[in-house]
Amino acid sequence: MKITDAKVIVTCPGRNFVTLKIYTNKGIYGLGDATLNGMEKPVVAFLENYCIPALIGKDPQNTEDIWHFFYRGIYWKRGSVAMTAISAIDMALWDIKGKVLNTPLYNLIGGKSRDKIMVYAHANGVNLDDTILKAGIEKEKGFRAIRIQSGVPGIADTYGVAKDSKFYEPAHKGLPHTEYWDTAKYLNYIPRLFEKVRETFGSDIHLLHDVHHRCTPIEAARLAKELEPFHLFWLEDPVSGELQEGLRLIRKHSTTPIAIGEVFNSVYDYSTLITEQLIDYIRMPLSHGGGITHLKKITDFASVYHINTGFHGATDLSPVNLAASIHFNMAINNFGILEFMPHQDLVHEVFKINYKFEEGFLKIDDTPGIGVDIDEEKASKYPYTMASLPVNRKSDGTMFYW
Ligand code: KDG
Ligand code: MG
Repeated sequence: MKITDAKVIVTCPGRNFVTLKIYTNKGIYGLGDATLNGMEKPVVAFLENYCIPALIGKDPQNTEDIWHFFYRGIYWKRGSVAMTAISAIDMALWDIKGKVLNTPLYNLIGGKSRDKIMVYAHANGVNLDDTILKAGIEKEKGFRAIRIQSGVPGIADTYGVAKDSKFYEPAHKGLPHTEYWDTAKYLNYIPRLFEKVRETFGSDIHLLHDVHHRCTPIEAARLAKELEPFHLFWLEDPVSGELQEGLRLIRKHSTTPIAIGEVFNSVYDYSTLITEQLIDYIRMPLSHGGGITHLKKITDFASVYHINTGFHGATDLSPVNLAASIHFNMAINNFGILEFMPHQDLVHEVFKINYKFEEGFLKIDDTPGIGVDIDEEKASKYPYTMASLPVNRKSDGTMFYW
């Protein structure tokens, strides 16, 4: 079997998505998600100028060798752009593998360990009362786990919280805009918020919170410690994970579970965190972390240390990635939870999906491969629109971490 061609489809049904489509001489094609929010075009350029020409003629069934060709074989390793491209290639090849063998992806990576995937919703409120209201709405929809984010008193823009209270979309049209941040105000407010949320909804619902890397290690340790009475499912990205050792400080002070890694792209971003058991959940998604081939190795490695998955699943990852993530998490033993923010209806005009939400869980059908298809005619109706994630400054103007 041979790869005969591949192309990159860029579409913007409400937001940008990049999809890699790989063709074979057997008339079978595979799809991979190559979307990197705000950096779509560099991934497209790498795929078109380097990866696709190198793929032509290769046997698509050799997923392991092709993965190493693009990872080990390339002198300039890693980085989000290259790893997103590699992820899309790997995902498309596993899609082809499933179609060739006429079986859903989960059967190729261990079969079913469960029938449905617990997912968490987002409740993003402009203030405390609005956040309680939003959490109530998600609970009514049947979610068993809810991520709680709120505008912070005294901070003009809180990342991920839309001022008009519409759907979540952190990327804004054009170049990056600036948001301003005040950690002291944030740290004073968040424990009060969770106290109120627990008081309102009781202990029978999983609560999560995303710090978006905005604390130093000692600030994060304080937050994790003060949130302990509210028994979070996890505290996400409490610090910038570049300094893996920073997570030691949090562990020393608190039993609040920690999730990290939606911006990671290699096992080497995780090695200290896993072997020293400094975290509890792997956030790195299939579409940025090297695809199924790499994540299977990382999650098996994490499993030895009793660390579970909690893959990134925001709406800037496409339905192809979401379906692949459901298959993947159906199969592995150490599944924890999956993030689920439903895409807008327009997205489902372009992508034909094979999963559905039911009472707090996602279920997927038995279509061979990943099971999602793209309607290219519809995709062509929505051209790429430049949009960027914001940058973050402290209130005195100092550039700050994400
Ligand atoms: O593109 C960036 C978003 O995907 C990210 O900000 C979402 O932090 C996020 C999350 O946990 O879903
Ligand atoms: Mg996050």
